[in-house]
Amino acid sequence: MEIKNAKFLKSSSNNKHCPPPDKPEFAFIGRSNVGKSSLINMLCNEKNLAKTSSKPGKTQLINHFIIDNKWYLVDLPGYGYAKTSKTNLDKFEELISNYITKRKNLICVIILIDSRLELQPIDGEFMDWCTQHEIPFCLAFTKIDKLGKNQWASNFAKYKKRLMDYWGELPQLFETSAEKRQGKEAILEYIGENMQYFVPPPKGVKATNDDDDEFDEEYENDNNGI
Ligand SMILES: Nc1nc2c(ncn2[C@@H]2O[C@H](COP(=O)(O)OP(=O)(O)O)[C@@H](O)[C@H]2O)c(=O)[nH]1
Ligand SMILES: [Mg+2]
Repeated sequence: MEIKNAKFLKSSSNNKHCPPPDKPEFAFIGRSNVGKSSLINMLCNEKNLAKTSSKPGKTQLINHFIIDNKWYLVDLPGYGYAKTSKTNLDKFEELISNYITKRKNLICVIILIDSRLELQPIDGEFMDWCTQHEIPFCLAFTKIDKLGKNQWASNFAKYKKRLMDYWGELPQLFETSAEKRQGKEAILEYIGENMQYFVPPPKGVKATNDDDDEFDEEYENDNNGI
C-alpha cells in the first residue's frame, strides 16, 4: 500500500470532538521525542504533515489525519513527559485512556520505541495497560539508523527476549528509520491488511461519537479482531 493523499483533519481535546468513527483508524503513540512525527511524515510521504518538534510534550491533543479518504491516522500525545505537573498528567492519561478504550473505529495502536533503549518501564506499563483492556498493539522501533547493524541486532534480540519472557508471545514488530526511510512498506502493508477488521455501522445508521447510540453495544467492541 502507498499513501497518495494525506490531509490533516483536526485536533481534538476529547473523544466527542473527534471525527465520526466512520472509517478504520490506526493510532501512533510513544514517549516524547521518540520520532513519532518523523515516522508519520515518512509514512505519508510528507515533509511537514506532523510537525517535527524539538519541544517534548507540546501536543496534548488527539490529531486526526485522513488518508486517501479511506482511513484515519491518529497522532496521539507523547507520554512520559516528566515536566508535566501531576494534574496535567492525570488529565493527559484520562484523554489517552478514554480515546483508546472508547474509540469505536480504532483497530490498533502502534507504540513507538526508541531502538537505542532497553525496555523502559513506562512503555512496559503502557503495553500492560493495552493488554488488560484488550487493545491490539504493535511496536515500531525508531531511529535504527543511529545504531550499527550489530548493535541493533543485539538490542532487538534482547528486547524480544524481554517481551517473550513476560508475555510468552510477541506483538507485530517493525524496524524503522525515518532518516533512511525504512519500515514504511511493512507498516503500510500491516495497516492495509487489518483495515478489514473495521465494523461499519449498520446500514442507515450514522457513525457518531455518542455513547448512547442504539447500535453502540454491539458496535463498540467488534473492531479488535486481530
Ligand atoms: N537519526 C534519526 N533521527 C530521527 C529519526 N526520527 C526522528 N529523528 C529525530 O529525533 C528528534 C525527534 O523526532 P520527532 O519526530 O519530532 O519526535 P516526536 O516528538 O516523537 O514527534 C528529531 O530531532 C528528529 O530529527 C530517525 O529515524 N533517525
Ligand atoms: Mg511530534
